[in-house]
Amino acid sequence: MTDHGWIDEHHNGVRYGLAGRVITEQTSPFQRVTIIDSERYGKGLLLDGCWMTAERQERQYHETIVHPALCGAESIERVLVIGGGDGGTARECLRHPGVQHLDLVEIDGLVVSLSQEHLPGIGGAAWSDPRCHLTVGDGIAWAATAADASYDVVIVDGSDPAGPAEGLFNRAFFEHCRRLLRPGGVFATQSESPEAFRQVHLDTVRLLREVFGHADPLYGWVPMYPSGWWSWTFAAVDGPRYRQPDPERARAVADGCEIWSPRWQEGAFNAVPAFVERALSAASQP
Ligand code: SPD
Repeated sequence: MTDHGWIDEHHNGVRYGLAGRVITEQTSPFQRVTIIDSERYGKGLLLDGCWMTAERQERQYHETIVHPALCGAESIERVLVIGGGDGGTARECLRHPGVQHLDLVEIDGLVVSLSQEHLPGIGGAAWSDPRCHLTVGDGIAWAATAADASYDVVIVDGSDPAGPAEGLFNRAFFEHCRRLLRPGGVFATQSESPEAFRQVHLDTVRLLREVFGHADPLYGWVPMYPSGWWSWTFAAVDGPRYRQPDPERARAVADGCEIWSPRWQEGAFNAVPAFVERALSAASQP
């Protein structure tokens, strides 16, 4: 990567790039952390050369991973966010006045410090909100040791399943996340691209259905990610409650959203590509 010109993520023989310059690139014990400035989307973050977020393209991702869960859970007093060190997911959660305590557990302190320094608008008010409790530590260990039924919502905002995020996609981790949920709770995770990460996407949805009983992918776009076509999957034990937003909670946040609304969410849950529907229904046959 040069310090000015095209900044690209390479994936399966395709480059996904922005014109811009590298502001800083540092290596933590976990990964290479790069902050860039781009003409099109402003300042942004890459981890190990993969796009994570950018100032003028983050709302699609953060509104989408948060509001179906926060509007669908029975209660939202206690929220756990694993990953999400740029602060965007915490920021959207904390727009819900019903959230009283949010644990943000990010493994890489360098992601937090560089995001706070260069991308302060992404975490926004979350960084100074007294309800937000940041721990720099391993989210997988946190999930394994936290008490049963200690959260209303668990959100996994990790990167792709390689390096530090690899353990965020397996059965043992998902079983702990289910154990952490109170009755009426909702789990959410980014579940990769149905095009660029087809097998990971299908395996993730299938596994979540097995572990929780109910899980549904929702489809949207993050233009700088591989293929631009992305998914988030929501899961719950007592039924697909994440599909029915509580009207009062939705009203409290919808006017401040750029992408998310109850209507958009309904369409996005229904935008299941035919090949995914076939693959998932084949998986559920005895
Ligand atoms: N391929 C990129 C997957 C990244 C998911 N996490 C993004 C972090 C935004 N808070």
